[in-house]
Amino acid sequence: MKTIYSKQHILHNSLTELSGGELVKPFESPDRVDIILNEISNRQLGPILQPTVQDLDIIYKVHNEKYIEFLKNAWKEWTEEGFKGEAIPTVWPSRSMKSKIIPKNIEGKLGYYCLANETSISEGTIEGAYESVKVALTAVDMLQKEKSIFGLCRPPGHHASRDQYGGYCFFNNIAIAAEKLIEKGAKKIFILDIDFHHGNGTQEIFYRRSDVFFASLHGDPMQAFPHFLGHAEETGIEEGEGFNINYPMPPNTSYTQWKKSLKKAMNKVENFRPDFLLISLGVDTFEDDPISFFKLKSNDYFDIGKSISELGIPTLFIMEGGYAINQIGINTVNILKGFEEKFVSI
Ligand code: SP5
Ligand code: ZN
Repeated sequence: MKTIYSKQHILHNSLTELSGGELVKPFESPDRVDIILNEISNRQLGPILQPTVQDLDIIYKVHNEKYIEFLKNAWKEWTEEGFKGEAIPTVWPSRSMKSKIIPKNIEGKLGYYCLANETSISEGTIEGAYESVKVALTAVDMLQKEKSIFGLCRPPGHHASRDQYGGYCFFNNIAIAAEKLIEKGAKKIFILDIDFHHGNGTQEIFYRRSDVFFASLHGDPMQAFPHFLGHAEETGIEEGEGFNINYPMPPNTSYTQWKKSLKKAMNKVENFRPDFLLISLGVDTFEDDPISFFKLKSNDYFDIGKSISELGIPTLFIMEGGYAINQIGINTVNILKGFEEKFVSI
C-alpha cells in the first residue's frame, strides 16, 4: 500500500496544550508521523510519497469562507495584539450568550471559531493544516488506480466542523477527500470513523446528506471528548435521516465488545454499497493511550484491518489520532498490513 505524507507537516509545531489545568507539550506532536513512517519502512508496507500540487479551493466546499479567512490570519492577529503565548480562546458564545455576531478582535474571534481550547494556534499552524489537506487530496488522486491508500495526515481533521477548529483539527481532511471523490464522479461515500473520539466535525458536515454515510465508533460522550456530540440518538436530519450512526462505548471497552460495534457498522456499509470507503484511522483506542479509555491491544489492529478489507471496497485511510507514542507505528501499520493480507475485490 502506498503512503502519502508531507515533510512540511512540521510547520504545525505548537508548544502548548491546555490539559488538566496545565499547559503541557501537545499530545498531537510531530514525532507521531516520524514513528509511523519508520514502522512503514521497517515492515515494507510500500512506497512513501510526497503530495502533488493540488487545487485547494475544494476546501470551500467543506468549510465556511470566513472561517478559512480567520485561520489564515489568526496567528498574525494574535501576535499583533502583543500576546506572548500561543493563541488560545478564553470566552465562547456558549449557551447563555448565543449571539451570532462575530467579534472583531482576535480574542473574540478565537472564541467564535474554536470548539475546544486544548488546541493552540502558533506560527505555521495554518500552513501545516494545508499540507495535511494536500496529503488527503493526493491520496484521493491515487485511489483511482489503487485498491487502497494511506493518507498520513497531520494535523488530524475529524473534529473540525464547517466553521470551528479544536481537538487538534483545523481542516476536516476526510470530509474534503469525500468532496473530491464526489467531484470526480463518485455517487456514494461511506466514512467509517474508528478513532477513539467521536468525529463530531465530519458528522456535522454531512448530517443533512444521504450521499455520504457517516458511522463512528467512540468513547461515550457522556464521559469522553468531545462531550457534546456523538450520542446514539443522532441519526441525521432531513435528507440525511438514517445516514448517520454512532456507536458510543463505555470506559474499559475491550476489543471483543468494540468489534461487535464494528460488525454493526460494517453491516451498514454492506447495505449502503458505497463507491469508496473512507476510514478515519485513529489508534487512540489502544490500551496505553494517555488520553483515552478503551483497551485494544496491538494485535487487535491487525484483525481490524483484515475485517475492513473483507468488505472488498476501494479504501482510503486517513490518519486521525493516537498518542501512545511508542506503539503508534506498530498499531497503525498493523491495520494497514491486516487490510492488505486479506483484500479481495468484489
Ligand atoms: C484527533 C484527536 O484524537 N483529537 C483528540 C482531542 C482530545 N482533546 C482533549 C482530550 C481531553 C482528555 N482528557 C483526559 C485526561 C486523561 N488523563
Ligand atoms: Zn482521537
